[in-house]
Amino acid sequence: MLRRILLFTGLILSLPVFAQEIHEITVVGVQDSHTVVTDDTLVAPADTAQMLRKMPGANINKNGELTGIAQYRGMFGDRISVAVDGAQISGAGPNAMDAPLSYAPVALLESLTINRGIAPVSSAQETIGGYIQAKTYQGDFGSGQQLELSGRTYFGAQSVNEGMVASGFFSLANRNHLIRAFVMNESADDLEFPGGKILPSEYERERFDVGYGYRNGDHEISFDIARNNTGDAGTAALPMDILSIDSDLFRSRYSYSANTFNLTAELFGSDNEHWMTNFHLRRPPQDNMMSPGRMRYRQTFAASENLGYTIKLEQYAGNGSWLFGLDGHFTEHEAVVTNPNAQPFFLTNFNGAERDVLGAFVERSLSINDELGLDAGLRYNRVSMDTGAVGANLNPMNMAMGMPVMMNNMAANLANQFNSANRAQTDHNVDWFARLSLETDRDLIWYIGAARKTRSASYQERYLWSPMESTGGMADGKTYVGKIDLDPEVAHELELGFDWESGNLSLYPRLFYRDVSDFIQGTPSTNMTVNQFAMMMSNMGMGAPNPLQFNNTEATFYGFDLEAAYELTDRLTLRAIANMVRGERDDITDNLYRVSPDNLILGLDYRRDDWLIALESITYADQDRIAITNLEQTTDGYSLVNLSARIDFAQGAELRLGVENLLDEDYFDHLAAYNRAFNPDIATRSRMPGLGRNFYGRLMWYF
Ligand SMILES: [Cu+2]
Repeated sequence: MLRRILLFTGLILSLPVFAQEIHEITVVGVQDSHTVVTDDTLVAPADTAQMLRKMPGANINKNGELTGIAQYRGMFGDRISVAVDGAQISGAGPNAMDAPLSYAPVALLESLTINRGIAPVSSAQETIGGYIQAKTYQGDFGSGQQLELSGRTYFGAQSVNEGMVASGFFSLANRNHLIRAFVMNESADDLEFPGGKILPSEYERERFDVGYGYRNGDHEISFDIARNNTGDAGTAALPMDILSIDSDLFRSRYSYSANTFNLTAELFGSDNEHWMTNFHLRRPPQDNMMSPGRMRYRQTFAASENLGYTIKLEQYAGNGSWLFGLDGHFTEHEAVVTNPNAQPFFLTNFNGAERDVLGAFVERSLSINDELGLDAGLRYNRVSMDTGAVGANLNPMNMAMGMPVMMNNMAANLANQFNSANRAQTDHNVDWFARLSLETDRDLIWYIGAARKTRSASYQERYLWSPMESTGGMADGKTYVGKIDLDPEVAHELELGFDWESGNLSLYPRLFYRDVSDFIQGTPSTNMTVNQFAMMMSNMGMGAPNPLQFNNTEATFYGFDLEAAYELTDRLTLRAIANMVRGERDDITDNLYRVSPDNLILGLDYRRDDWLIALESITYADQDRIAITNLEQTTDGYSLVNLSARIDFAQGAELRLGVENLLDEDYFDHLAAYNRAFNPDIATRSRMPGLGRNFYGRLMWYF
């Protein structure tokens, strides 16, 4: 028995502990991705997006505990392509309350990978800002005829919000069949920070997955369905909180690996329904001079549908490979705002907003000689969009005169402008990339990459017709209107770096420069009706005056990121991640909104046979480079200390314990936006506080 335990422990330890890299070497390749394997990395939060904070170049725009929007090298939201098990998910929430990574809860996540720098055009359709891949637990086929049960249970708890998670993954498999199932339940109370509580920030979520895989020879096929139910979840940085997000997800994958080629086909879809309100979790609107509070109760029903496919054929050539592919992603969004206290009140936020992307690409991976490798590719995307007519009734009591009548007339005026416009739009977008890697000696590989990447406007950027905050989670407190005929953004990008692995040291620095023409950004609205409407709403206690309109502008992003590790001894490793990014407008003198401050993570890991301890410092610089256009506020720098430990105490069982913000530092996360709910401890529209000291634990049992 003891021998078996020792053998097992040995096996565990031979895996890269806190492994952060998977080398994806094709030809003479450089490390072009960074992977965090959940099993090897201690994570406290429920939201997978929070793991991005520890990945080079990446960060998170956090609008709630389950509402994390991915940021990479200064770009975020729809500019970052996120795949969950190969599926693209455009969430139901027009403010990205269900951002794509919320569909891969941490308890189900096997790994999270970011592409460092320029993403190949094959990775996804629109990759202007980067590409992130979440993989959930799938289980493995067995080796024999006999069906065998295996799996993992996972329990977690944390002190900062009394959060709890319980989950189980089960698989029944032999060499041909694999049946898998997952169940999870998690919930938390409101968060604590050194000066009080963040109201509301509680959450509850359930998840159920069932899947089947069949493998025979070189063929493999799988089908998976999942249900993701989020219940009450506070998003104090947004105008409303989550009442429900009920999603049904589907995915299927077929692959055939032959001697000379590899064929994969994927089909995915999702159906997402979402309710949010401004009264059920936060303090509801109060009576004021201009209007009774009950007339400002708002609830929104929003829904999205996704359908997509990818077909890839990889053909091996003597000195590399060719890759040919076709893909499609079709989405449709609805959103209607109502008031439970005034039935006739409604406002169509989005009505059947469609966005269909059809793509085709070719890629070449080539060894030019023993030292020189080339990856290059070309993609074409056809993006076609359209939407239905909109309307509103802002005078539910049928008053004969006064504010509601004026507001209702203005809304009708805006709706007419929108409904009489030609709303169907089609863009033809061409992307390409080329990356060269040169091995100058055994320890050093130089890397240079260039790309052109495009992104067409989102449905919000085109079709938001009345000034509102439905902006994909900008959370800048500004109201926006869209512009139907926005041109696609075009980024030209250069990247330079090297991989140096010598003795105990590994070093992966990258420099990047990205010029974006027609960058889509809110600029002050010049539409008089829009401006008057926003002013009136603001006077009544809703939204803010001086709305922005999405427009084509010019922007530049540049910076530097670094990943490094140094093995001090067999047992002691020092690791570092450093990030620097600048985002600037070129058409006017301004910075871009919500760009991560410079930051540095230093970690020290000490390993023993059956335990491991890690000490980490996270330092953020001041952020003074703020977007005046978005009324952004500066933040001061800060330093946090985290401590964590892992103990393998029995066969297949692991306990992880940790504390985040050990010194209970008082700080503000620049990317966490502003308070929009009534909070006794936080002024309205002031920065959301960073979280206080958090003790957490995680118990996993593999069987
Ligand atoms: Cu929402």
